Amino acid sequence: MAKVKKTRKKISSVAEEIEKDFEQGARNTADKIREAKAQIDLGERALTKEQFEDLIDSYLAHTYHSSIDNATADEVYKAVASVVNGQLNVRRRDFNTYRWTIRDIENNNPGVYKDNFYRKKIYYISMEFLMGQSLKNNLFNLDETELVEEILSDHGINIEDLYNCEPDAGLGNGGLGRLAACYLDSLTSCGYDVTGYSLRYEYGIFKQKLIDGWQAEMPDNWLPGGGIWLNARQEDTFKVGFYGHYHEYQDETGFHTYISDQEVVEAVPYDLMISGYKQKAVGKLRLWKAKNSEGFDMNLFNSGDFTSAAQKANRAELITKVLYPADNIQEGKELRLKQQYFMVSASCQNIVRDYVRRYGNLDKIHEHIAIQINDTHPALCVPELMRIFMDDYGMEWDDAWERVRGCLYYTNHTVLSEALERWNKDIIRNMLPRIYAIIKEIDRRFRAEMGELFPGDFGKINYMAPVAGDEVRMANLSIVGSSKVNGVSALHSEILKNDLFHDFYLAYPDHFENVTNGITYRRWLCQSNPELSALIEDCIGADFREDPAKLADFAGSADDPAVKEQLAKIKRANKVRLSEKIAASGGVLTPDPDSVFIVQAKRLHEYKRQLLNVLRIISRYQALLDNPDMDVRPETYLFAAKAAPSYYHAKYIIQLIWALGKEIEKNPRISEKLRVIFLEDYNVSLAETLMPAAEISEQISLAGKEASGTGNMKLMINGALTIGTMDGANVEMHEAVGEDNIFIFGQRADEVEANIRAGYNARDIYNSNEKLRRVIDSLDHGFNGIGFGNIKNYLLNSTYSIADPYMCLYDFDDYCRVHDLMQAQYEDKELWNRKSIINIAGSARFGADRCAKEYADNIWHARPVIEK
Ligand code: 26Q
Repeated sequence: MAKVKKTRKKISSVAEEIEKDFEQGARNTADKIREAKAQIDLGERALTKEQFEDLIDSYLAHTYHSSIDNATADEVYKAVASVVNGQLNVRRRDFNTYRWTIRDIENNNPGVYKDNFYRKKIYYISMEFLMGQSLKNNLFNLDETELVEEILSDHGINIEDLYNCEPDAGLGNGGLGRLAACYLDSLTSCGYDVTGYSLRYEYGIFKQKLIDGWQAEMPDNWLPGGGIWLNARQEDTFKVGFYGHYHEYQDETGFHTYISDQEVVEAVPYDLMISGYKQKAVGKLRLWKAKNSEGFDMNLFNSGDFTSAAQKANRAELITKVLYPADNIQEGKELRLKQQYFMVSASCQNIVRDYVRRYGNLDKIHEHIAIQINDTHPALCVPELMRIFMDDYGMEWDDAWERVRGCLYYTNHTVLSEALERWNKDIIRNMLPRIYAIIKEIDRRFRAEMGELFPGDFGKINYMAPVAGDEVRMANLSIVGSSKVNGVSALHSEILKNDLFHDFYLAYPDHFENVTNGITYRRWLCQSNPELSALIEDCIGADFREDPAKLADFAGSADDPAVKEQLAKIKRANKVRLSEKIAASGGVLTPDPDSVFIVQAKRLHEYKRQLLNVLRIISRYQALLDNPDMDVRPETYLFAAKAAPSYYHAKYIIQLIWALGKEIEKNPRISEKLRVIFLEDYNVSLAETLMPAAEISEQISLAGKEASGTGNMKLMINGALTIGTMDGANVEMHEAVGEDNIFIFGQRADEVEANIRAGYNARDIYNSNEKLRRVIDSLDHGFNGIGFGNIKNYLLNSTYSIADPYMCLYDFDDYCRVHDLMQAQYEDKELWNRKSIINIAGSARFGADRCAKEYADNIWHARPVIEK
């Protein structure tokens, strides 16, 4: 009952606010709000235990002719998931009524908010949403975990066994995709009206298997178990056109275009409901599936050409077959561009159609909606919205352009030049002729505008232009076609302004923002580490679950010996839990929970410098070989990383880690002091067990290269101490906890630049550093029977660019120095646990709820639909 009242209060506060803000017609407004309140049955939706159990039973009976006592765990998982999904759909309906009413009030009463902060509809468009599992998260958010636990335990079922039946929805590669998932959760939890758009990939990120240490990729067939959360909405299908012959002509009514012989593909939506934490707002992730628009070609079939008939259907459906597994590298394949346009076109058509349905025209669309594009992958939103506004709704160029720029916002996630998207213009012209014509016109007008600002400076203008040489540059197109561009950490945003996009910064200084990334700590702390959250709750109360800023109060317990002791116990239990999971998955080497757990878990990339970590471990190994009796704290190095399938160098590094681990395993005198474990198939679920068990977090990218990092935050919030460079969000972590509570080493970003300019020579370091030379020389002979001369060559000879391009050798000594310092401090348990508490408290600023508010306040100028 208390809950119902609280929610009612939320709604009344919205009504009161509108009444306060709005000077004329306030009565009318308040009446409408009351009407909305009457229609939305907030708080009355909670199911009783009996009702919930009946629904499970009915699903099992209808779907499997079974009952909870006879069904398999997988069947019960599907039954529970389907009941939860049903509840979310009902709540979505209620929320729809509410949000529409609120929005209608605004539309009919222009100026209702004096600051023009509307209750905007937020769209988040991303080629990736790395959602992981949903059941646990949804039960947690709906506050139904205990209820379901009780029902299941009445039938002798452990809820964890059900959770394990759910495959991860791995519709993303890494940081960028997981960030999108965290933002849907936080935006909904903060009461914003948010819809995500992406693709319903039949196969998500590949499953990784190591065969003799070499990465093999297996298909991730997630739909049989994960599809239970997808609600098909065939009736909302859109058509997307490709290829064809483009024609332009002029008549007495004006300029016209049309395309003949287009290949048309249908986009069928599948909706996944997003629950907010203890919220009545329900968000939505809409995933498009590609379908052949003409159905099955009976003519071809009847004429005996069955294969061609099937091929035609397959060609369309190939678009959403599989996620591209490359991360932080541009893959210029035609199918990838097709995927991007398919997602963009279906989503933009859907957004505009919905807007016009409710508002009748497009006059104020840019005041009422905000579309965030997650990196440049959806950059075709710029020309596609222009196309829709002009070709489908008859708008003039200038009116359309004002609206397109007003709706769009772009987040940049990388400064690596190999990751910046550029497409050959012939590919675009051939596949998307009308879109290409619009891009060319955007380019022409942009060049003219810049010509006024930077007269005669053709070099600069050419550098900034969306089209140059043979290429369309998606970052330039995104900046030109949007209202704001933001970086994802303070350092990264500065680099965008001062370096990568400096000329744009000169042209549009107000365009640039920073929103430092965050994580949904409800998943990464409350759900993954319930014991630690209980301890925090004992110390500071439960408010932190809804307001991450409150976590900062936990610092007040840093000197409480009982809390520190409890913290250490929890860490140990989590280490045991991880060890058991590794053992259960058939891992030969299982970590010893009394050793220190040192974790580097992230995509495998040269700039992230897993190799630096390995070089140092080899030096530890050599020291132990020299003196096996050395008195050291046992160390366990845990690596987890997927490499892009065609990224050979990355695959060799994985093999090196694996081989080193194997060789050490064969030597029991060493392996009781040093273990190297490569955890296969890193994914969201594995991260949920790994993060709480980590004690040392390796965040050692070459300064200036990691845009932000988010794994660093997940490890920090679970009490690990960071060894890291001044890169990405590490800089802000350092600021949050202070010098003494983080272990920083290596060159700073500006030093990197200067050292490269001065002509970095890795071989000089090799020649002058005996310890390092021995490590590098050992690569020739290698480990476990595998030689790694190729990696030695990469470090010393400039085969491709320069030797050791990410400067592992340069930072090696400082890295070793700080590691030694850190590990000495590990021995002082009081000190270590104090630092751990300060880190947990310091992670308060990395909650994604903070990011949701910053995007809303500083970028979209939007208010939540339901305010707390
Ligand atoms: C592009 C074109 C063709 C095929 C693939 C791609 C592609 C796919 C994924 C390019 C880049 C990505 C992923 C980038 C990524 O994950 N970046 C990370 O984003 C995080 C969230 O902001 C940051 O924390 C990381 O620092 C950044 O590396």
